[in-house]
Amino acid sequence: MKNCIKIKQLEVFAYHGCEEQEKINGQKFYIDANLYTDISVAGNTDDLNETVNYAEVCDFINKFLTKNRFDLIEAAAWQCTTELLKTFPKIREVDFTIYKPQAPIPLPFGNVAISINRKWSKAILSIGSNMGDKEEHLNCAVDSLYDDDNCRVNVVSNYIETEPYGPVEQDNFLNGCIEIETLYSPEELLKKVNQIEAFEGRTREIHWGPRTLDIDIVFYENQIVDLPELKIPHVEMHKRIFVLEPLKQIAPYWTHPILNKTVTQLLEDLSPNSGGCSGCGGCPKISEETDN
Ligand code: PH2
Ligand code: MG
Ligand code: MG
Repeated sequence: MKNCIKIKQLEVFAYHGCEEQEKINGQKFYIDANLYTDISVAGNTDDLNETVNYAEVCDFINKFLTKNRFDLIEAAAWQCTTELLKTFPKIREVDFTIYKPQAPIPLPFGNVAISINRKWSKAILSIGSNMGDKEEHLNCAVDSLYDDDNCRVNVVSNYIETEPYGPVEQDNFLNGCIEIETLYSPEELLKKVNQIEAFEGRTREIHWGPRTLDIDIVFYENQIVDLPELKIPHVEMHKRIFVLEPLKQIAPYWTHPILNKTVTQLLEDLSPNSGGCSGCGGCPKISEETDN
């Protein structure tokens, strides 16, 4: 079992519900929460500052659920955990259940509840620019993520100058990789990075053509996402030295969930004497698969 702090049956009197009477009279809600955090330091030092104070968490949940009024306990649970994860940085992940035993159900029932799990998910982004002030565009990508309270920037690689890969003749790129933690889902993260690209003046005239700023989601935890507009892992990442080289600096052991190889191994596979694609730009193995 993973180490966690457990809160059981915290009672909160609040006003959530779709019906008028529920908003007027209020009712009791009960909360169970598992707070995943590193217990070992506090375990060794016996120091409250090294852990999450459960009394503060209970107070936070009570205040959040009483000062806000939601129609749905889904929204109450979702938004309460979002704020909880932002407010208590030591909590990496939370299981949260909100019970509504006096819900207006005209039948005998024991209880009704919503249970959710939320966490800071690790993701890798690849950034690239080959127009204008390239370094400035990459820095803007990093800063925009810093400024978003649904994201935390863990590490940024060095930026490296790379020759254009692919069929279009164009200026050299500046490329880098970023490791973030985020409360966004993969689709929400895609929307966010598209907004940042648009803000930096990115247009999409030529497929694979010059760009002020390109931000691609390379990995999202070890998830595989196969949607028309979003493929994770990025379908081309294992063929691209300009992704793998900066990525090796910050996440050498991250393992590709389909190819089951680490970033270091994928980069080795691309070296000229391994027989793989060298990412030189003239390589016939380059496919024109989905690339956003
Ligand atoms: N991005 C592309 C196509 N080719 N080549 C380099 N060196 N760097 C890039 O970021 C890059 C590319 C499409 O996203
Ligand atoms: Mg790209
Ligand atoms: Mg892209």
